[in-house]
Amino acid sequence: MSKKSSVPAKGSRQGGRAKTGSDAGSSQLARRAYRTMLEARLLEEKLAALYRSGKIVGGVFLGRGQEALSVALGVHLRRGDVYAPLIRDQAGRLAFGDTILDTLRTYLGSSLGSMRGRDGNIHRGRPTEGYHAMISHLGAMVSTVCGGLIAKRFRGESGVVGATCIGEGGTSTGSFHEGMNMAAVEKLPLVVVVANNQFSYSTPNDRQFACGDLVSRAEGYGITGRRADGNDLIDCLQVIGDAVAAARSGEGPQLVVADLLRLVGHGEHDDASYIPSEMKKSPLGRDCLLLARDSLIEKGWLTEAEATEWHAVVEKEVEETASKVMREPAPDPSEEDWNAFASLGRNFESGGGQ
Ligand SMILES: Cc1ncc(C[n+]2csc(CCOP(=O)(O)OP(=O)(O)O)c2C)c(N)n1
Ligand SMILES: [Mg+2]
Repeated sequence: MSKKSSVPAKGSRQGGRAKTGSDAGSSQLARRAYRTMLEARLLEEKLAALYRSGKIVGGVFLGRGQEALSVALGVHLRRGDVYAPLIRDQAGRLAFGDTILDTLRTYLGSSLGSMRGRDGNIHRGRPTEGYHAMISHLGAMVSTVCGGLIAKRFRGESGVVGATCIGEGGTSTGSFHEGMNMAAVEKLPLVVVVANNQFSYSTPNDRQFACGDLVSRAEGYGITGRRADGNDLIDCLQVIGDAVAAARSGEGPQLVVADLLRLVGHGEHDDASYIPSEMKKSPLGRDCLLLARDSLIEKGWLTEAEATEWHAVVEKEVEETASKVMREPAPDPSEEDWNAFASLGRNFESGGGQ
């Protein structure tokens, strides 16, 4: 858990509210965000089941417990923005325009997916649409987003934002610092969201960094730092909405740090037994999906009946899509052209495919 900050972060949540302020806007945005969190959760539960039954080759890394933070970034981005999600960002990916169909096609190695069955799990993207395929080396996505933003600047595009998520462990890498520093010097419209889930695989925070609070790093870079409650969807929407709006309007890079806990292992091969049970039982270990549901119902933005219906509808969609994808063809090595990028730049709405 973050220690108390000794250095006040530059900027604050008081500075510039996002367009989530009005009740109508907030309820619509929150409903969309909750629905997307639900899709991510049920899709990932299916991915875990497919992995356990040997249908998925390679690793499966899930974002259970981190969906509120992840989705809050995805819903604030627009077509034309740059987005580089990391391993726990299924919710953000779906909010940005990725689909359940393309996710399943990638994990199951269907040749009809955006990666044409040539890469598994989270390394999928559509570079021509600003959706960067993940590089495993932690911190590297900060630089690729900076590159995308510099390219847009050269082309004279304005009003765009580039965003990425990273774990707190990834902030200890050289790439992270290089990317953040470059963004700060160039005053790029970059939003970096740090999901502080207290562990980098099994390494706890006190073996990762010695600073009191990761938000204080913003001061060192000369950029704005903000804090969000990673288990509270409404707070995540507000804080990240503010950060995206500030970056979009020319206020330079924004760092958002949120505390939370992943409610699964590092990957499905890991039982997370190194996470102390007191931490799991603490407020950090609460389930953001259930909290979001209760909070929306309490505000009158969602009814219990709707929540139950959405669950059934999404569960059916995931099941039917998985069955369909499992009947699709795998890539044929003799017909591959071996281009570096698998994306053919097709629209998300087309549902992927060739
Ligand atoms: C530079 C680098 N070092 C090590 C790894 C292997 N690795 C992948 S994920 C991970 C843990 C990352 O922890 P954190 O950044 O806190 O994200 P979390 O998994 O907790 O979401 C490690 C060590 C890597 N991908 N890149
Ligand atoms: Mg971590």
